[in-house]
Amino acid sequence: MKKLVSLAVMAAFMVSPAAAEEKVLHVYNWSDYVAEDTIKKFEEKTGIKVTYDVYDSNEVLEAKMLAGSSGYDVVVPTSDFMQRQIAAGVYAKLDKSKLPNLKNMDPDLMKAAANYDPGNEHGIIYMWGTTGIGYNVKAVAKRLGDKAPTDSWSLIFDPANAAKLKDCGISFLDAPTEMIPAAMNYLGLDPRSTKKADLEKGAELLTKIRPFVRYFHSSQYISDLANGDVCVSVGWSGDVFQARDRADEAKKGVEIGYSIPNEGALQWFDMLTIPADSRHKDNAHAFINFLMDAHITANNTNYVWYANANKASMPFVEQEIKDDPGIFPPKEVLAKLWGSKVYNKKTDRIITRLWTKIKTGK
Ligand code: N2P
Repeated sequence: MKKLVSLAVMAAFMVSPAAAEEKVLHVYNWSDYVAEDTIKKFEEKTGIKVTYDVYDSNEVLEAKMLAGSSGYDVVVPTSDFMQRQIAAGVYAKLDKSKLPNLKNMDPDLMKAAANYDPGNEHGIIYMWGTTGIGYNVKAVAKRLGDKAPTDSWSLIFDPANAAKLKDCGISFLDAPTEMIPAAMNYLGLDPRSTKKADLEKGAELLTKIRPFVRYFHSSQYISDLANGDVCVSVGWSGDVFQARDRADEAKKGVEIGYSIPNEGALQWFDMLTIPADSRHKDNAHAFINFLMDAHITANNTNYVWYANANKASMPFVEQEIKDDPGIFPPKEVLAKLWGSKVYNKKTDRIITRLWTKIKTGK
C-alpha cells in the first residue's frame, strides 16, 4: 500500500509542465490581422481555449506591457517598440526547442528583425508591411485630374493637393512614430533622424495639413475607404488591400489603390512575443509554432493581404498576392524603404508632445 501511494505521488510530480498548464491562452494582436478560421483551427488541434483581443496602436500595447500583469500570453509589438520593451524586461526569451517550425522562416528577413533583437531571442516575425497611401481612384482623379500624384507623398503633404481632397476625406494613422518621419522624409530630411529640429519640421508640415484631415485613426479607414467615406488614407499595406477587397465585394463602383510613394516609405515588422509574466508559456509557444506552419501562415496572408516572412508558406500564397508590388515590393522599391527607428525616452517625449499639438491643430 505504501508503495502504491508513493508511486502515485511520484506520478503526480512527473506530470510535465505542459500538462500542468491550464488549457487557456490570452492573445493580444492587431485588429484585422488574422484569417477567420485560424483561432478555431488552433483550438481544435490543441484543445486550448483562446481569448483573442485586439488593438490598433503600438502605444496602447506598450502602456499595457509596461504596466505589467496584462494577463496576455502572446502579444505582437512592432520591432522598434519590441526592442525598447525587451530592454525594460517585458518579454520572455523564447524556448526555440518548442518552435520546430522556425525552420520555415526566411533567414534574410529574420536577420533584418535581429537588428532589433539580437539572435531573434524574443520575437518571431508575424507579418511585415509598409506604411503608404490608400486612395479612392475615381474620387482623387475627380479632384486632382488623371495625373494626380498618387505615387508621391505630395498627394497629401502638398497643402494645395490636401486642400482639394478635404471634402472627400483624408485620414491619418494615429501613429506618431510613423507619421512624423513620413513628413520628414517628404521634406528631404532623414526619416530616422532624432534631432529635435528635424522632428519639429516634420510636425510643422503635418500641422499645416491638419485643417484638411478629417480624422486620426488606425483601423477605421478600412471600412471608410471601402465605403467611399474617406478618399485618401495614410495606412498599412494589408489594411488598404482589405479595403480594396471589401469595396470590390460591395460592387458599388469604389476602386481602391495602394501606393508606396516613390520618395520611400516605412517598412516594419510585427513580432510574436511572450510577455515575461505570461502564465501559459507552453501554450504560447504552441500557438507561435502553429502560426509558423506553412499552410496556416499562407492562409493568414491570403486573408489579411500582409506579407509574411515564412519561406515555406510561399507555394501556398495566392499568386495575385505574391505578384503584387504593394505587398511584396520588388528590389528597387525595397531599397527605398526605411526601417523603424527605436526612440529613447527623451525623443519619445518630444514626439508625444508634437503629436498632441498636431492633432489638436495648435
Ligand atoms: C493590422 C495592422 C498591423 C500593422 N491591422 C501595424 N504594424
